Amino acid sequence: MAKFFRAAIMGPPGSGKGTISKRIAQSFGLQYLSSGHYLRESIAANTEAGLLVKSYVERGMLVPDHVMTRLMLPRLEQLSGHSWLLDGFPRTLSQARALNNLCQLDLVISLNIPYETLRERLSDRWIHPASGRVYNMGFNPPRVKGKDDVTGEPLIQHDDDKPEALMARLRHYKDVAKPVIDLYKSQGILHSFSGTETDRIWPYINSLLNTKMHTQPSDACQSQTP
Ligand code: G5P
Ligand code: MG
Repeated sequence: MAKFFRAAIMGPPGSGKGTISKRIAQSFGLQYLSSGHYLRESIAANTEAGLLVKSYVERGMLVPDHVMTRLMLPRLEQLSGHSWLLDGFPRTLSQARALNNLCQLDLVISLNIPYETLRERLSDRWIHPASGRVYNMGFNPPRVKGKDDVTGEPLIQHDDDKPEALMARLRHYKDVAKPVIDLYKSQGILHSFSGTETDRIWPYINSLLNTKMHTQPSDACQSQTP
């Protein structure tokens, strides 16, 4: 049977999951699936699922597990013949168990970034509410200050990205992520990275993947029985 490599990246909001995932996808040719991207896509398309998830995403709250698994697992089933990397999924123990029923991960990367660093990154975050497009005034600012690049509509800053609310969200992330991290630790596939700069963390992740991808590929994912 063909062998494929399956990985996931976890970390609090603003920890660099997206930035690192893109580097991994580019360097190692993995298919990249971001839960946040699919959520924003369904919001922008005004689908039924989009309307349902919009209020959660806008408030920085977790979308219910059954909605997330319905969004993500069919996409993974379609990729049963590929190596892939998940960004932002699974986020809860229930999601991790649902994923486990579909296929066994080879590697989980967990990013530990200090609160102060996350606060600095996220307090500069502005959002286009209709589409969920995210800007950062320091690193990826909009072309016109305060306006969405695509529609020209005004950007807003969520109350959730203000310091007090951010602290609560990060605490919530820790609580929810802990059992997921423990699960992957017990399976011997968890690798944690700490630091304040993505560029300093990246060489370690790069080197880990170089080793793992050539030694521990898994069987193709099993199709779920309905
Ligand atoms: P997302 O889309 O998964 P978040 O909030 O978890 O969103 P986000 O904002 O996408 O996380 P990230 O991907 O961890 O952050 O980080 P990033 O985008 O790479 O970097 C953040 C910023 O820091 C960027 O501007 C980047 O340029 C900058 N940066 C990166 N590295 C450095 C560095 O070294 N130095 C500096 N100075 N800057 C750097 O999820 C969105 C929402 O969808 C729902 C939830 O509501 C969630 O809030 N959701 C789910 N709900 C339930 N279950 C799931 N599985 C869900 N998945 C998504
Ligand atoms: Mg992201």
